[in-house]
Amino acid sequence: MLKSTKLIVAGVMVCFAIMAINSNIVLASDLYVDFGSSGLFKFNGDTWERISTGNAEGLAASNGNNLAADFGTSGLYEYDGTWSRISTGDVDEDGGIIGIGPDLYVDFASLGLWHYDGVSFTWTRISTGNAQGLSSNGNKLVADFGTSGLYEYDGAWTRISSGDADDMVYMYNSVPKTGQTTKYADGDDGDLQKGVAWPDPRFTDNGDGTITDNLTGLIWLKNANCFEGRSWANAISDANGLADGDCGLTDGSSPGDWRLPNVRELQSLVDYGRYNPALPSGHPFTNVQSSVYWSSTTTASNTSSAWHVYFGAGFVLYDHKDNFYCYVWCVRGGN
Ligand SMILES: [Ca+2]
Ligand SMILES: [Ca+2]
Ligand SMILES: [Ca+2]
Ligand SMILES: [Ca+2]
Repeated sequence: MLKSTKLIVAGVMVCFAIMAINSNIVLASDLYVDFGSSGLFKFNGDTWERISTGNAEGLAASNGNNLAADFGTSGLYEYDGTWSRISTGDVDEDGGIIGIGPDLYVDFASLGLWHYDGVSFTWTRISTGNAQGLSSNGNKLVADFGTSGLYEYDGAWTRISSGDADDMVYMYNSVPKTGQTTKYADGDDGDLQKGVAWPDPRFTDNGDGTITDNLTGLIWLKNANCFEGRSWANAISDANGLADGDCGLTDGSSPGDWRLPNVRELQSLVDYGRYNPALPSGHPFTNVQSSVYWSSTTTASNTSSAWHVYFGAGFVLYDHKDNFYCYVWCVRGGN
């Protein structure tokens, strides 16, 4: 084990120095870091644990929350608290390993590109080609086959570009924790507290009438009651018309920059450990109503209605777009 902060700092510096051949990745809420000859470490945000003395040649997230590690001629291993060797092959770092759902896709250079089924634990060669890079696109594999082009694989191959990629990255979001920390039964949410941890601080007050949610990256209007109760159509038009100079805004925004949040965006603010309002402790918003707020999402089963979030308790319901009035909480940004 590393015994002092100094050594850990030295380890980090070593890691950066040889970043080209080492990798560090986030999976679940843990960080796994290859510190070269110092070994492979797991960091849970608080403490470091050395899980191998080996010097990995590549790492990937496997099976959602397992680690896959290329230990060169020693083989390919999975770690879920204990190590198991899943192949004697040496992964080609020019391509590497990627985990998609329960499965792994592994570049074994001239031996081809292989699929490891994380449910049946079986290997299948899916291409004789030697990939230059692997990524995912949702639950599809993406492989860079150099001048042959860029291909997607979901059981069959599709060329999605004739270009030769230098690099690629897939952006994704994971499900966050609910905020509930009190346990009411074994195996309940407060007991397990599953999900991605919230950043600390959760919110940043930008000092211009806007608040950034550091969990989602969304920018919210600090004033959570700028328009009073509105019909759904008015809520949308009010949000779209919002601009610098309104509602305490000095953010330089123009009409069209702001919008009504969709139901998932709106619900992402809820802290299910709290009520009246069901918002994270210490939130910086003003004029929050422990009442209903419109989302921009229409109710598919009843399209004269739209979904709203009740911030007294956190639940989501729907009501008629014209005959029901809700508060308006504007958002900007988002993917
Ligand atoms: Ca290494
Ligand atoms: Ca290797
Ligand atoms: Ca390769
Ligand atoms: Ca390439």
